[in-house]
Amino acid sequence: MTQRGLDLDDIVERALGGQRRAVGRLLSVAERGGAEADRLTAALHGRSARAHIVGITGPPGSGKSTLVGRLTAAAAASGANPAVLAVDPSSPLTGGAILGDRIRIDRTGGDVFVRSIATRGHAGGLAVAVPGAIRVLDATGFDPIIIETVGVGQVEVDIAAMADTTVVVANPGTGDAVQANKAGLLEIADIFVVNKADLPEAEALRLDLERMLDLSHVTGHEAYRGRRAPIVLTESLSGTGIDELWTEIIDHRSLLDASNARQLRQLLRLRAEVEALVAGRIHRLTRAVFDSSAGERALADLASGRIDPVAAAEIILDEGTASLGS
Ligand SMILES: Nc1nc2c(ncn2[C@@H]2O[C@H](COP(=O)(O)OP(=O)(O)OP(=O)(O)O)[C@@H](O)[C@H]2O)c(=O)[nH]1
Ligand SMILES: [Mg+2]
Repeated sequence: MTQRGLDLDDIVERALGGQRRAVGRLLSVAERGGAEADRLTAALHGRSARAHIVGITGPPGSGKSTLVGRLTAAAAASGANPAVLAVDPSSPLTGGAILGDRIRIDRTGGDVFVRSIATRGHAGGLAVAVPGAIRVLDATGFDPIIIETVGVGQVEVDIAAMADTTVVVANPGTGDAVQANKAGLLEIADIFVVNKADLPEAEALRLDLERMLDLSHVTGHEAYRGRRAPIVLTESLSGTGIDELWTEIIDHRSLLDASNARQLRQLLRLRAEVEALVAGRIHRLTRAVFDSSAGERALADLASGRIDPVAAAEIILDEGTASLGS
């Protein structure tokens, strides 16, 4: 049973019936992870509507949230039912605690489902929490699902890689093109956005990005092979360029659908999720062995110098494997 006496099946039922509060509660379950999240995964199995997953990443303050607000408005205006998942892997301050209950956040005057996802306290971390949240939004009728991540680190690259279409945001006059290159974002970007194009040097940044893409021999996504990722100039404050970006996103989706690329990406997502689930289980098993008498013995032997860490690891592994079979 979850809070307020409703069981998971009831909440799933309500969420599938379109109740946004229920969707929010399912997202909390996915976010927390553990046994209830596992049950949720089972309950939603076979319910995927194959929503288009759009990843938006870029440095702090580059205008991602403003851009996403505009994009969701454009998507809604074209009849789509977008949802936004905001993921900040580095900050303990963001996440469910602050934004989690604010299911409808009015960022642009629209009525779009926006939810930020907490990264702390989930057994499998983002690698499990994000696919879980995507599964909830996909099953409950949101499309596209926009994942906004802050920063240009490895985690952001990993999250962006979960998307069908990855949009990398850069700003003029900041050295963002070089940064993006270093962070490996050129390889994962399906579309580049030069945001704050109202600032000077926007054109210079576009040329920099073009040059880097030409030089790096990036083949890009399979659907783009032989074609350079488009670069769109936007001004998120005024909305200039947003329609063009939305069109590029739709075009990319069509490209993926024309081949089996979107299915391939979905399979890669599932594989990464399963990998993280397995790793989480092994982690829990390891800790359980440490807490057992065999684990305590191994630790004592390690402390006294009777065995080395590798030997201790072998003992823990043997014990864990044995307990699986019992
Ligand atoms: N000049 C100009 N400023 C912009 C534009 N888009 C966004 N901004 C401003 O840039 C600042 C950051 O915008 P956000 O949308 O919060 O950027 P963000 O990338 O989501 O920021 P973090 O979530 O903190 O990483 C705000 O002050 C925006 O008003 C633009 O096109 N031109
Ligand atoms: Mg933001």
